[in-house]
Amino acid sequence: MSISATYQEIVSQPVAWAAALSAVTQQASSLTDTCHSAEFDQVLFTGCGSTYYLATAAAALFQTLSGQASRAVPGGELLLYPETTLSSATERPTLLVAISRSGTTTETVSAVGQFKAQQRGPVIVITNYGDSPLALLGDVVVAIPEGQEESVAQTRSFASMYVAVSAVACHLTQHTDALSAMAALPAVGQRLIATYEPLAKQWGQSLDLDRFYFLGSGPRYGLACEVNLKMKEMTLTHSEPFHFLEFRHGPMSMVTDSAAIIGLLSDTQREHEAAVLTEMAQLGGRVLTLGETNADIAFDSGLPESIRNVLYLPILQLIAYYRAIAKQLDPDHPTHLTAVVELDFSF
Ligand code: F1P
Repeated sequence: MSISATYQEIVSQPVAWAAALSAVTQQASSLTDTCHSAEFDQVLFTGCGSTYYLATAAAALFQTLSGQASRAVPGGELLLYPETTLSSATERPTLLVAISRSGTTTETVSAVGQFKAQQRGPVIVITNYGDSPLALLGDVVVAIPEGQEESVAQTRSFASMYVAVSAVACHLTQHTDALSAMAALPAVGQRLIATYEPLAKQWGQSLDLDRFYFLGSGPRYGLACEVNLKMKEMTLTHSEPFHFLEFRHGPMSMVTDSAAIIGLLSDTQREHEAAVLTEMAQLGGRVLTLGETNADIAFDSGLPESIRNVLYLPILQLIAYYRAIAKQLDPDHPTHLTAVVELDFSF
């Protein structure tokens, strides 16, 4: 049996992380020229599906680093309901960061075209295809062709764009030490994959688990949403993402001994996050923790918390991959899905 494209893409992704960092370095002066002077009303991140979840994670990180009001909005919502996102009460521009693996998703391309037609502000594009329609709309384009992949479900592409947007955030907010520290990420990623792939395989092959809950907060919530989507797309399993403390407000009623609760633990709020997991284990749930230290999957990176969130992705992607194989599904071709959604929009 040929080795799955998805598997190859997951285990090779640290190479694409390094390429992402190089791509941002190449655009450093353009980024500074485009964004240094303007006092923005807000910073908006947009994408669709996986890349909307990336936008969600990126907005939380950018506001954390900059103090600037930042938010994420799905491409389709920015296109259809711009008035719910863009203020008409200000003359100050909005910085829009548009994220797309393909650079051809109709909602994202159309929303950015509309944003530019209304002269709302500058656009940074982050994509794996530098010659795509979306890239042509960017004032600055960070392209990472090394993140391109055959599979429909985003893994290597997502992580490459997430590393890129994290590096852009560090650059624009002058967090130069954190940006420099990112150079260590690919080696840490390779070590994590080598160390924890057996654990991922064991969890993936545990078909007695019939539901997955991914808990993440702050800059990690968007990543919880993304790994949740991998579980859905690749394995057709009931799964949902939640902010840690939100899980007590109803969803915990779903916890049984066939429920997996996956915690993307932080350093800063570890006590409160771990308390939720302890309670869910007491209810019979099967808990798996990821974090810098004292976790089932421990990064031991020594890197600043702000720039190491990509480390949560590879092992959780591998769990979804191994579960798909155990369920005799094809992770390279998820049910009903295509790699890009292109609509016949008359806008
Ligand atoms: C986004 C997208 C997602 C979907 C899947 C494949 O495309 O189609 O909507 O969840 O992950 O990618 P893109 O705009 O990032 O190319």
